[in-house]
Amino acid sequence: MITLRHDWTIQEIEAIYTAPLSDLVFRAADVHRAHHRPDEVQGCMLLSIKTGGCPEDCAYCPQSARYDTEIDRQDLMNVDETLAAAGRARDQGATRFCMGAAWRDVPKDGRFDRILEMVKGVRALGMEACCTLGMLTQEQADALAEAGLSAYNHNLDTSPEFYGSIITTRTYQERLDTLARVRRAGVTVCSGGIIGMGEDRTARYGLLRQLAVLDPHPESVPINMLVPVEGTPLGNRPPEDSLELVRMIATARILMPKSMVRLSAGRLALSDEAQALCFLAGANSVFLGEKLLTTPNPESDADHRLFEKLGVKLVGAKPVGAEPRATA
Ligand code: SAM
Ligand code: DTB
Ligand code: SF4
Repeated sequence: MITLRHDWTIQEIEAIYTAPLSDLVFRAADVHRAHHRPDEVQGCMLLSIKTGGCPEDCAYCPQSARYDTEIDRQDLMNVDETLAAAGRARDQGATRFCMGAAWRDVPKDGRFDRILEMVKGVRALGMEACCTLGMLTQEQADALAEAGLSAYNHNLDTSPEFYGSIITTRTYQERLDTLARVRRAGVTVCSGGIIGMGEDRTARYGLLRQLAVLDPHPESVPINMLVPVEGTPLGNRPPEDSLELVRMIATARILMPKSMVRLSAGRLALSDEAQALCFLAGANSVFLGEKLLTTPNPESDADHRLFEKLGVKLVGAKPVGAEPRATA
């Protein structure tokens, strides 16, 4: 049995990340099989419930009001429309519905009550409900927990050292504080980051260390590959090497054995073979559906063909605290 560690050093992480690829993937697959079924992948679906016009300056983000991007701004959706979309997501095999809002932090007005209704409605449909709404106060985190929220997504994005070159309008510590409030409220934590923003490997080790020293580890760790969007400061970034994504996923799997590791944004830029390597390296969750928040994602037919070819089943999330199921 592998014991969970929360004291990984940068040197240890570097040694894991830079091992020969076959050794790294073999080790990650071994850890993966000890804690999860290797033939199962969780499907999550995203909906942007409030789009664009965000005051933050995250250099990757098409929803920042500071950049000239082709985004149709949209105020907070109503509860009925949102729940209709959640029902369609369920019909397409999603077991987790994640609602995203382009906010710096959650407004303290009737819009928050609307969010609480959405969370209750998604749970009533029998799905896990996840939100990503920006920074939260403790009172808001507690109210979301009370409404039945399953998970809260708030990414650290990169290392503390590289963070300042990507975002200047809020601090790394503010992000950590929101994660701590979510944890205190009893909601599971979804936190990860992005590769391909011009960071070096050291920044990736730094991000992985920040996530892995959290105790408990985030239950879910989304690894995004930058989707360059025209008009954003990172709109002209060259595509990241997909094998770096494989290394990132494998290292996350080894450091955080029990967490769901989500192959998130960037799948459209990957071949079937690259995605297969990501699953072999321990990714066990993806976003389904033809759109992420504002950018495209693989078509459902293509995804179903891929899962069929790989012999992977789309399944529900593991109940929190569940014991790993033994593999044959
Ligand atoms: N405003 C909230 C926040 O920042 O926490 C929630 C929505 S925000 C769009 C959620 C996450 O999406 C970001 O933390 C970032 O990791 C990811 N993201 C945004 N734009 C992206 C892009 N162009 N490529 C890859 N990931 C992106
Ligand atoms: C996460 O880590 N990735 C998702 C989800 N959490 C909210 C968002 C990806 C967004 C990609 C850019 C877009 O579609 O706007
Ligand atoms: Fe706003 Fe979130 Fe985009 Fe940053 S990532 S600009 S906080 S919507």
